[in-house]
Amino acid sequence: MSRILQVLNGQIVHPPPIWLMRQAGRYLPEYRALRSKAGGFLDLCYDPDMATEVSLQPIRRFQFDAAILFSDILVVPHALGQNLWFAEGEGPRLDPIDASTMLPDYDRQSFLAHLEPSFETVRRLRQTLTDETAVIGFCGAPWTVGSYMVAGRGTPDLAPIRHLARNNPDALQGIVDRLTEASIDYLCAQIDAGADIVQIFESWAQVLHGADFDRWSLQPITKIVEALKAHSPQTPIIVFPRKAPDGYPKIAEIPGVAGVSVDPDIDLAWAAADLQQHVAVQGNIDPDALIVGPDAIDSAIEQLSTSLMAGPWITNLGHGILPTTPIDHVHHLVKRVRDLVPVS
Ligand code: 1CP
Repeated sequence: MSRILQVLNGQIVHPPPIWLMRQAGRYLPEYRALRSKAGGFLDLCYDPDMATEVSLQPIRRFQFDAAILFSDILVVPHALGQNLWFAEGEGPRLDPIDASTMLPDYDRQSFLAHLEPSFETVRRLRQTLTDETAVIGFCGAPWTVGSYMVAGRGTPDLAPIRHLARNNPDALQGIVDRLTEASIDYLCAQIDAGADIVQIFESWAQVLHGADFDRWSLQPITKIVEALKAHSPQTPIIVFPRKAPDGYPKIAEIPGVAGVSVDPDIDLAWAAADLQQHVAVQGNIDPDALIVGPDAIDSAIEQLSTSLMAGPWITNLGHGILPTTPIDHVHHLVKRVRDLVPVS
């Protein structure tokens, strides 16, 4: 069994496994080369040859313990029929939907047919990699994906979806329910294609508190976890409720969640005491530390290992790797983690 799967099964593994969120991407010259050959970002995602190659690039360079499917959380609304494009250097764009826009009926067959290139990519990754390297499938959580569907783009203050939640909660519930159902189908198909682990990215729940967090984030994620556990009880699920401090303990207590990915703001002593007793903790190096260099990386690993090494811990960043990250710094991080000695 790969080391990351051991950790997600609650074991303490030395040295801890490591992979990085957004480990495939623009900081790698081989990615930039293939991206410009492909034409557009979505062309890369929907071509199994290229998506497999891009997923493997960081494994070849750094021998990470896991490869993540190369795709994006926004292929789900695309497969549901919403127009999606990636403007060069500007991030994702969609034709926004609002309370007056009727969602078409859910056509599971055409939804899954649209995403077939990703399932083929997962199949090829699982065939190509040895058992040492796990394959991670993923989706965005309904609130996070919905925030892009409603606004038509990334919105740091989440104003459009917050306003919809307040002015027309029934309309938003329709969108969230549809995304919950589609995400279950999407992740089950990734697992059937060979994904060993799945991660749910809830990147934009920091504006949700109390009952709002429960309704729009906790409940849909819980439904997805329950359905995945019924479908494939042995596949571990990691959830990343980025910057949702009230949310972390609730997410860690969902039965069936094996790992929680923590952002750089999370206090490590708290994570060790309150989260690690329920789940494996994944994280949480600040992506900026990886840009700053060896001293910043060493001190981040020192703090992390002191706090988390006595429990199940997967080394990762607290958010995605940044495009200006020097490759040497990633090598330094991997070496530093692999040289960690067990706590006595
Ligand atoms: O080539 C390019 O310039 C495109 C950049 C890029 C990449 C490499 C985007 C656009 N998406 C991705 C890949 C991606 N996105 C992966 C797979 C690769 C890997 O991890 O190695 C994954 C898991 C994601 C997940 C994703 N996309 C999230 C959740 C995680 C997070 O970063 O919070 C979110 C919010 C997105 C939306 C998105 N897609 C792309 C960008 C630039 C964004 C963020 C836009 C914004 O800030 O609102």
